[in-house]
Amino acid sequence: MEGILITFEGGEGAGKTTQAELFKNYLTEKGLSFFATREPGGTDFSEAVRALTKDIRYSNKSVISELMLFEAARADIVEKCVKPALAEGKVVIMDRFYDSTTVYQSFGRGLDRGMVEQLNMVAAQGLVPDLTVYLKISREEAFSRKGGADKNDAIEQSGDDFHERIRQGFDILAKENKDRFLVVDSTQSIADVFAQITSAFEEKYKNKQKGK
Ligand code: Z5A
Repeated sequence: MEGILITFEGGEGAGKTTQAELFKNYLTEKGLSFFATREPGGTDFSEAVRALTKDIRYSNKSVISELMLFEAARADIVEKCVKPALAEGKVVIMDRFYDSTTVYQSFGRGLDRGMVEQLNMVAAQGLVPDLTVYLKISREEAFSRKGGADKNDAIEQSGDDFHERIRQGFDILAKENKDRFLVVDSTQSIADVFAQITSAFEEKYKNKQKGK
């Protein structure tokens, strides 16, 4: 069986990393082999690009440059790790994927959506997630968890209007892609959020085994 791709999406502090970590433990307990990564990141090159995207010294870089950085990081991890892991039948867990690019660089920064989505497909080599977990939370609530925006992070410092467009952008993508999006109210307890994720995964996994 071809592997299964599950992505975690949402604004900052929504709980993506927390849930992705729990999900890894769950897969280990179930005896399913997996590959997990974050985006941008996961290879030496993509981690170096990640540092560039966050570096406050370059916060005035052009928006197209920012887009290209995310796509460059993606192209590397997809080619070297994600595609091979899926071909080996593994579960692939991604803490952010191209829905973040559509939302942050198009809805957030204002780049043409068609152009962004075309580049997403090039960098992702046409992959489409089987399941996208969208952890939904207000910016205020997320910041109260995290203790505010990181002063040294170029994207976190992009302002309230930008982050409101991010929230709206994820809502729009969720409505447009109901077949793969699971929207979870991330103000619930960590355990309650996790239970909804594993239930959706088990359903997807069963269908994949049946070849659906
Ligand atoms: N970006 C982009 O612009 N374009 C792209 O194409 C891609 C990314 C791929 C990556 O940042 C940045 O790059 C991101 C988008 C942009 N920028 N922003 N802004 P990142 O990966 O460093 O940061 P993040 O994705 O925003 O993640 P985060 O801040 O690490 O948040 P998180 O992973 O969603 O949350 P967490 O670390 O799991 O949880 C935050 C805290 O809340 C922590 O203390 C938890 O213990 C707590 N928590 C989690 N869940 C709960 C619940 N349910 N209840 C109570 N407390 C909880």
